[in-house]
Amino acid sequence: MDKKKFYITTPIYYPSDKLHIGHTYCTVATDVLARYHRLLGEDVMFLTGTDEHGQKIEDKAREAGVTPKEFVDRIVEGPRGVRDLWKLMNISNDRFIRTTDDYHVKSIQYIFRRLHDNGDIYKGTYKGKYCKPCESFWTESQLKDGKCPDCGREVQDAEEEAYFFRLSKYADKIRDLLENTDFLEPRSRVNEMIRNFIDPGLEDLCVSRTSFSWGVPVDFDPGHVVYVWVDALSNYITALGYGNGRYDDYEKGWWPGVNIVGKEIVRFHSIIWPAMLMSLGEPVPKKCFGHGWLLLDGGKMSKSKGNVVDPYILAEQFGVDALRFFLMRTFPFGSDGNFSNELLIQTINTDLANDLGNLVSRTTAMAGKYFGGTLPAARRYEKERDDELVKLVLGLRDKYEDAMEHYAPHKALEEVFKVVQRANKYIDENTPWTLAKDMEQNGPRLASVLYHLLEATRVCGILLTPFMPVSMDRLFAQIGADASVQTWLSASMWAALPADVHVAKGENLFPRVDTDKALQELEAAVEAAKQAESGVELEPQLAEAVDFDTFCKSDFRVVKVKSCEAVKKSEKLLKFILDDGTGTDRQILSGIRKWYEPEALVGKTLVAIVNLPPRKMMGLESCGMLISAVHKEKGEEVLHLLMVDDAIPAGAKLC
Ligand code: ME8
Repeated sequence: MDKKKFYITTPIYYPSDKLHIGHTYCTVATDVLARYHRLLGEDVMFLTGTDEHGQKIEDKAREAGVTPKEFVDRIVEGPRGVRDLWKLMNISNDRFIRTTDDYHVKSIQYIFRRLHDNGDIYKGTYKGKYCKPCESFWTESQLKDGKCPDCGREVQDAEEEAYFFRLSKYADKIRDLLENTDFLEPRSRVNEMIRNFIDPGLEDLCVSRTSFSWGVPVDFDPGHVVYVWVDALSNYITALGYGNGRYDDYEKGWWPGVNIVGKEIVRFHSIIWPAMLMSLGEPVPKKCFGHGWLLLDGGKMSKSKGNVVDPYILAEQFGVDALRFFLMRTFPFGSDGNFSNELLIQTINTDLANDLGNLVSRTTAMAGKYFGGTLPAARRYEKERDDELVKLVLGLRDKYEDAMEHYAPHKALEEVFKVVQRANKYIDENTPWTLAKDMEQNGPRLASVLYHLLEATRVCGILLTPFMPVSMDRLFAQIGADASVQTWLSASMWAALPADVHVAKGENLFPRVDTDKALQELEAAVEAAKQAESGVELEPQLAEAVDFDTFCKSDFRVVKVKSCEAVKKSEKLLKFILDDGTGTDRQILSGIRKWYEPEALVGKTLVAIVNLPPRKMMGLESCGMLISAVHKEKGEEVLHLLMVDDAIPAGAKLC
């Protein structure tokens, strides 16, 4: 019989900066769920990846003086990049998609065309607000105090020719999906979506842009690139081969899957994504689970706020499994949680070193000391002393399963640790060291006590495997549990270990952490990482070679600044009126306000490329681009407009 298929995904990460502990939280949780389903014996496909298009990446690459692809390549594939982080964190993804992968790009063009051909995408003019960091469009009424409702930052006016997706057409179906099925969890997110988006009325969604080029081009209208969220959301099916020939897993029944996402992107996953799928005539996801945020000092971590926690530093200091465990044990998965180093150390010391570590080391040490490591077959079971522990162990798998099926890994761990704590208490109740004083009389009882402890440890070990795979392998080796007694089935069985089990005390699984020392070391590691980062600048890269004819097509001209002023409501833009020698004024907008006072530039002789297609910024047309030189000083970007001899007349061609 074919195994049951289970397809689970993380969001694809935006590689504008290195990933932090919040991203790690989301991926570890999804990994734990994927491993749990493998433990159940299901055929699991686990997808993660990176979402690499959009204006933010284009801008960041320009600032760094590299191409957008070079920029994302470094963060995704480079040292301590996204791939390295998932390897370090022992993430067991089966597939990794990058939205710049050719097969994905091809699928996006196919999907866009299909949505267009079936009448759900039409052309119009977009006027609204755009939050650049979030890559999100908002209507005026959705803003919070005039700012982005997700991140609280300034939004920009946006107006351009654009394609729209008929999201409004799907409003009733989406309401039904949210209200009458358990598609979206936790339930509180359903209420948020209905109140904030469905009740006020769904508006059609702008799904293409013309003012930047780093995206998937609309193949039937090349000035447009596909809106980054349409591009990104589709990854869940393009990675299975939808619309491309790279894979054929879509047809093989892997879809629909489970989308695990953070709460701020639930809107995209529970409204826009199902509507797109409905329009394509494809099934909606089985589940969308919106987890909470890890907060630092009560606020969301973000690189721009400078309050991110580096998962590399934590994993190197405390161990990967301890970090994975902490993330899942401490924060209820659907809610926000406050991260702190102190909490991390406390969790390691209490649960792992004291409770689980001690249980394993005491049990294996006693088996070694009293029986040379191999338990004798003669046993004395004492019902009134043993039954409670046995019952608890035998009931554990069901409780754990119930929690995991409800996307509550924290609850599953709570149940496991009830058993770990009960087992430690059982040691104190049965005082093996007293029994050992009279081995002739009490040897069989002592063997029975130790066997009970080993069995309790084994079952807990199985259920902890998705959370701490490497440490549980070591635990199984110490308690003499071979692969046949590490299975899901055997987690509901008592006495699966052989009667004459051989135990081998090994190294402490989870050493106790000295809080003060660890905090000092962490501080030093964070400082060292900062120093290293400020010293590292992106190596200057020479651009891809272009042939001479292509180069000659660029029309560089000397221009004279007739007037220059700041563009209203823009923090970056200056508006130039230029004499380009043609007798007609040329208007160019340039994002250089940070470096120049507009008045100081009037009368200057500059260089511009004049044959770029006009583009609109903040509702104003810009015809060309001024040429500048950019470099970095102490990690800060510095820009110089290229100024040439005033004796050169306007319109002179550079060649
Ligand atoms: O949203 N705590 O990418 P992203 C918990 N590219 N989770 C956090 C977090 C925190 N402090 N910070 C971030 C994107 N996350 C899009 C996804 S999917 C088609 C496209 C989570 O790199 C966040 O909630 O900004 C999101 O689920 C994930 O990290 C990726 O965030």
